Amino acid sequence: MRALAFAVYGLYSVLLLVKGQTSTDPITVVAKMGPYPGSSPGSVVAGTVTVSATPSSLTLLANLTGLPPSTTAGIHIHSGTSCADAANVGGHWWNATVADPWNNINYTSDTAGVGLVQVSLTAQQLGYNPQGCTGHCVVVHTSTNARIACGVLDPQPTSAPMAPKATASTSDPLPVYSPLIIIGQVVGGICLLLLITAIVLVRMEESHNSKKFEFIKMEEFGLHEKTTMN
Ligand SMILES: [Cu+2]
Repeated sequence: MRALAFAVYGLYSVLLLVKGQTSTDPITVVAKMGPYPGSSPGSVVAGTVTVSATPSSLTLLANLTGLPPSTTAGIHIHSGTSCADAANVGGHWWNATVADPWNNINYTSDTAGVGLVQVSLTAQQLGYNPQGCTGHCVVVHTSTNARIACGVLDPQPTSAPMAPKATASTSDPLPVYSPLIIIGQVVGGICLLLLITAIVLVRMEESHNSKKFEFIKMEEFGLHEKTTMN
């Protein structure tokens, strides 16, 4: 009976491990880029920056227009969480215990000011869980390092204000359950029930055995009483 209990517990542990591994699914956050707060009205940078992140790495994909033509300059995630005020955008988003990974991250625009860039950074390079980038600002620079565009990495694209869908998804994103997670949870729940049943049965068996032992002892004692009376 004990062996069964341990087997069930072992199976349950394995399932929990499998469930844990599925939580490494990438998250996707999108920043709709606009003028940097307080920048000159000449800034016309537009487009989106999409970041896909797992606990081990992130990939940043920028699709921008209105950039300074034929330019190579910086594009980074910054520590701030709002583009409303230049004072709150902050510096690069990374853990200062490691070297700044953003210093060499650039876009290159064509003669029309269009730039496409895709870069990847690891958790080791950032010193953070890359999924923590959610809610932070993305900043686009000029070749002289001036800031010309800003956007916040939101869990939902802020573009396309399509009425019914947009209102239904303005709050936090709904949790996404993969079939594997659901199966894992159901099987895990059944295993937990089996485990509890096994423990209860073992306890009942033990208590039954001890009662049997007491009964035998009492019988012996009764016999002994009879013999001493005689
Ligand atoms: Cu920057």
